[in-house]
Amino acid sequence: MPANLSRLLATALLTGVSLAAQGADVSIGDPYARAVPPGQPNSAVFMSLENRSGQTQALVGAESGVSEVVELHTHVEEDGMMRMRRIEKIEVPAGETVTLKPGGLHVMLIGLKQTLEPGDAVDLTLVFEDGSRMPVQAPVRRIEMQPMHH
Ligand SMILES: [Cu+2]
Repeated sequence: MPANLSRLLATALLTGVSLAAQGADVSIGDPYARAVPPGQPNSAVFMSLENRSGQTQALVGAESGVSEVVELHTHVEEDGMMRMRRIEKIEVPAGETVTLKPGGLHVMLIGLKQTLEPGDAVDLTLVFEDGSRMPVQAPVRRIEMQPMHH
């Protein structure tokens, strides 16, 4: 390989590394997934997102092999009922922590391809607005929840 080409390649790799490092500006705390009984098609993943950078960061999506679809959701009250709504992104202001938790913001797993029981773990890749991606492993826990309405 010509020297200038390999230098170009090295630059590209380094750029990729610095992009990924930006994602490290957000640190993930206590990720966990909700255990669901067999036959239940959906579940959710929760965690805290701490923004250690000087600018707003935003989670814009997540990917996982455990379900057909992965979406970002929140809960809104509508006619006295809590309903889930899909949202485009979860913003985390500079220096602040946003917590995804039951009854609030969550990463929704729709169309589970497997059962999720305590002792299992959900592998998830978080995608941020700046293009960075962060792998997260969320242990499955049993969580008492109110019935959800979409
Ligand atoms: Cu949801």
